[in-house]
Amino acid sequence: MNDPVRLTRRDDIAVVTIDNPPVNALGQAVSDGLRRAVDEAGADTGVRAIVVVCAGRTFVAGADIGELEAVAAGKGPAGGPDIHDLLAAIENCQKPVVMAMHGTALGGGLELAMAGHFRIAVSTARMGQPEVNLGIIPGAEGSQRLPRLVGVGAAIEMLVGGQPIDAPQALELGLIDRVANRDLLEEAIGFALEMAGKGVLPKTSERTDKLGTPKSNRDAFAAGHAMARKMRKNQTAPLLALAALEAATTLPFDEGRKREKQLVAECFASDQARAMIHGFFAERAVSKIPDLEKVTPAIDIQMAAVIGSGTMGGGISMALVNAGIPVRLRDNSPEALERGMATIRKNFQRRVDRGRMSADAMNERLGMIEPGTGYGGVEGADLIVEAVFENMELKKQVFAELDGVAKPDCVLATNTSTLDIDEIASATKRPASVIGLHFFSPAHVMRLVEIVRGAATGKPVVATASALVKRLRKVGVVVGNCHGFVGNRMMLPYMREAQFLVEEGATPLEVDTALKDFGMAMGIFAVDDMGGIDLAWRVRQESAHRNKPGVRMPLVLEKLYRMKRWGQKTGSGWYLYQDGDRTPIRDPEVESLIEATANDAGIVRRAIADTEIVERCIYIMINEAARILEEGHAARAADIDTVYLCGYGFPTYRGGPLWYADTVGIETVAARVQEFHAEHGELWEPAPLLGQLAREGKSFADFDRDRK
Ligand code: 3H9
Repeated sequence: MNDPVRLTRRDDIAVVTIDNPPVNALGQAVSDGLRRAVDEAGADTGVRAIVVVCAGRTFVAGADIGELEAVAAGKGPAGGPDIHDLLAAIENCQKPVVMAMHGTALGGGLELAMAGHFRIAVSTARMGQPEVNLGIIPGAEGSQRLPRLVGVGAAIEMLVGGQPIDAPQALELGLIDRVANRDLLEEAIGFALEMAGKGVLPKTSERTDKLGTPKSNRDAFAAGHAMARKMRKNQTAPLLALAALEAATTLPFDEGRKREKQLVAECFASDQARAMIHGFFAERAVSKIPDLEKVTPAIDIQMAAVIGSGTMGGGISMALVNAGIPVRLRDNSPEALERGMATIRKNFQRRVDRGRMSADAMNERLGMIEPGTGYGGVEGADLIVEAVFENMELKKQVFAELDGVAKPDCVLATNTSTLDIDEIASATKRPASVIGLHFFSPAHVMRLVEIVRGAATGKPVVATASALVKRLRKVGVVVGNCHGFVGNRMMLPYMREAQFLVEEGATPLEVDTALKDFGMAMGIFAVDDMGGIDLAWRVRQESAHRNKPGVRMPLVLEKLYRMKRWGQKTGSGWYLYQDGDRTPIRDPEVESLIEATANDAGIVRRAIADTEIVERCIYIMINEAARILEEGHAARAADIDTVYLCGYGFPTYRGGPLWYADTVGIETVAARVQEFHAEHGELWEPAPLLGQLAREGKSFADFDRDRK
């Protein structure tokens, strides 16, 4: 194996290069190599200063998360890898150490950089302490060094928010000393030469000028706690990060760093860190599609067409041009097209108004969308995404027409959320080119895309779709062609169970509150109101033929539909809404309607505990997910977790529904499913895989490992 750290000389400057693809993670081998290089350069009388730089696409993007995963699983030192000696050796080096950054200096990477005496970065570099996204806090003195460099308020934002900042911002805050405008290495060497022999070297650990006092920091910490409550509800890491920062402001550096270690150990001992690290790797595993050899060629998408300029078509067009892909947007109604373009303009303008995009960038992107009626111009597209109304006959007609105009190797994608891809593909003479790309609304914002593989979909088409979704900076999960695919297939029983719960005695608000306390981003009834009761009702009508006679059906949805209580859009649904406000308000009228409906149907009403609400809503999804897995409509349990983490607001700190099932224990979940089956009948029929795993004492994680 190549040494991941190289020591070379440029005259009297030592250049230490970290070369550990793909992201120069700071694993054991890198920290050992760095220590050797720094010691050697420090002892070399011919060396006047040291530059630390990285090969490849980025500066150190953090500790090796694979190593952290082992620690979280109890296999490693409780406080995680300890690089204190390395950082102390760098800081105590008698020669200036200049850290030269490009790409992303994150977590342990930024902690390494802060131990250097000086920092220079290219203008596009980004720096941050994103550890909270993994359920942990900085473990290599970041909580102690960062506030010393940028001040307490900025450090709180970076540690609790977990978002990186860019180089100009870092310069302004004092995190870096210079921005490199031409050549990073050359400028870093120049900087090192300038600083060599200049006397006392600045040590971050010795600074106290930005630490403030408990009194002056009071508001900043209060804001930090408010931020943690709002952005990271129920998560422990942000609170522990605040405690570590507080230690930085009240304890000497050495004691502060020891306190940080204790707090990191607390994080690693929690289920949250394991769940969030699982989420990190699960999200990256989805592009490794089991039967797709690495060599499967993907088509380079240079131009796309989108058919249908409604909400989905518009959002998909925005996502495509955001990734630099020109779009021909087509709609057969000139009025709809005009409305669609106006919405796209409005959405881009909102980003400009919020300072997230320049007016020039907006104009450039708008210029990349060529609206039109008819299919003229579509023949040049490498990809066509159909986003017309959710109706099989209409979709088949569109695909038959596209078959006549699209070029031979064009990928024909449908944005259907439930319809059968094979039936849509049957309208063409090239079913191998047809695939589902199920975007979520708003498509230019939501990260999840279900890549739906039909029976005939060709491997290069799957590879192309997967590469495209990555290019859109979204997460593409390959799923099978079953009703509702993965996400909505699990959502349907979830919604149904929630409706049974209100018929049996809970209120919509009680159900939603229990689910939100569990960590769901939104309550299920609020979701239903947002999506539209009319839509939910239509989906139910379309799948009515799947319902077995005699099996219990929820009773209230249809009544709301007939009362035109269609959710947010009509100002009332399961809840009431005030003009221009999306906050759900409890509605006694709906509660009476539910009660009367239940009484008429002879349903015995009772008080229902939050535990039962959560178990019934979440376990019914887990049971359905087990069925999806055993049918092969998802390749891995982790893929299903990714769908729910990226597209359905499942709490990241629970790792997704199946990781959560593992945390609870499959035996416990399976036993509850059995009980609910006995109590509520057929809809709770246990998935065979769930029973099998429980009998074998295995978890969903074991299932994934066995399949590898
Ligand atoms: C930390 O530092 C704790 C310290 O305080 C404690 C110190 C003691 N380790 O995302 P991509 C892999 S916590 C191991 O597709 P991009 C990733 O799995 C860490 N592997 O690329 C993938 O592998 P594969 C704080 C890592 O260009 C490949 O690299 N740092 C790590 O879209 C490409 O990843 C973070 O949380 C890692 N640290 O985005 C940063 N990072 O190809 C986490 C990536 O086999 N990383 N990999 O699937 C990121 O945010 C993004 O990867 C990054 C690049 C922005 C760097």
